[in-house]
Amino acid sequence: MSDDRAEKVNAQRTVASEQATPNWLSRLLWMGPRVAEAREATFGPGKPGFAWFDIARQLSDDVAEIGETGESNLAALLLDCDRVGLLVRAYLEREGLRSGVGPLGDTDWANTRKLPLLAEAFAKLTIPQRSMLTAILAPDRDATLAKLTGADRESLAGAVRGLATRLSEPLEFEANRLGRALVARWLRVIVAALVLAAFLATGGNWLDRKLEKPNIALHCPVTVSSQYPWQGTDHSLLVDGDRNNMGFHTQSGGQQWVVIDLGSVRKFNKLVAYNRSDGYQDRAVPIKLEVSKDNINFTLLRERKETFDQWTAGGLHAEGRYVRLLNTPPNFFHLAEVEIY
Ligand SMILES: [Ca+2]
Repeated sequence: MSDDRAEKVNAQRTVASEQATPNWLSRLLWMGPRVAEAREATFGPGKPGFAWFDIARQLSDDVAEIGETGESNLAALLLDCDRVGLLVRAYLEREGLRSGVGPLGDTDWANTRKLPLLAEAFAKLTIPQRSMLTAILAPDRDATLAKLTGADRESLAGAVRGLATRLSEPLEFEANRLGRALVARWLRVIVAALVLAAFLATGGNWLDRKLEKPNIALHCPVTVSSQYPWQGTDHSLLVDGDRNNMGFHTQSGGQQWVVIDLGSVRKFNKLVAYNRSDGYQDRAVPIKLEVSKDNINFTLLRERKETFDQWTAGGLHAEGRYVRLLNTPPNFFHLAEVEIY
C-alpha cells in the first residue's frame, strides 16, 4: 500500500472511530479536535525550520555529554555556538526570513533584529561577545578561535550557553505541544476509566444485592443426629448468617446427619455449605445432599467427595421442606453454615 493510500485509510479509520464515539465523550476525553489542533500547532518534523532545531537539540545532548568540565571547555563552546547558529536558522526559516541555504550571512544577522524574541535574546550579549559569536559562526572560525584569549573564551562560553538556552526553550515548548496534549488526553482517559471502574464496582454490588435471592435457610430449625460434648452445641449457629462459627458437631460412628426444616415445602435451586474453618475439613466428605417433603422419604440431590472450604451445589431445581446433609460413617460431622437459595 502506498504511503498516500495508507494515510487516507488511517484518516478514514480515525473519522469512523470519532463518529462512533458520542460527542460529549469525545470532548471529555479530547479524542478528536483537541489533539488534532495540538498536532497542527506543534512545531514538528516537516515544519519550516524544524530540521535545524532538531540538529540543535542533538548538539545540546552532545554538550551535556561533554559534561561539566567548565564553561571554558572549547568543545562545549563550539557546540554551543553551533547550537545558536542552528536555532537562528530555525527561527528565520519559520518566519520565511532566511536569505539562503549556506552559513548565516549579513542579511540573516540583520533579519534577527526583526524578530523580537531573537532581538531580545541577543541584546543580553555585549557587543564584543556578539562579534566573537558571529565570527565563530562565519566560515573562517579557526582564525577567530586562534585569536581568542582565555578570558574571551570564558566570557563567551557563559553568554552563548545562556543565549542557546533562551533560544531553544520556546521552540522546545512548541515542539512538545502534541506530547502535552496526548498526556492530557491519556490522563483524562485514565481518570474516566477509574471513575467508570468505581461506578461499575458500586453499581455491580448494588445490582448483585438487588438480584440476590434471600437465603431461605436463615434462622430455620436445625436437627442433628447426635451431639459431641462441649463443641457445636448451639445448632442455630448453622443458619445464623455467620460463615465461620461452628453450627453443629456430632459424635463419631454410625450415620451422622443434620436436617434444616424450611417450615413449609419450598422450591430452591442452590445450596452453599461452609466447612468448619479451624481444621478437620476432610471429615465433612464424602457428603450427600438430600431433600424431603415429609422428613421420612429423602431424595438424593448431590454428592461431594472432595474436601472443601465452601461447597456450592447449584442447578438443583429442588422442592421440599427438609434439607438433609449426611457424611460417610464412621466419622464426626461438623459444618459452619448452610445457605439455601
Ligand atoms: Ca454459622
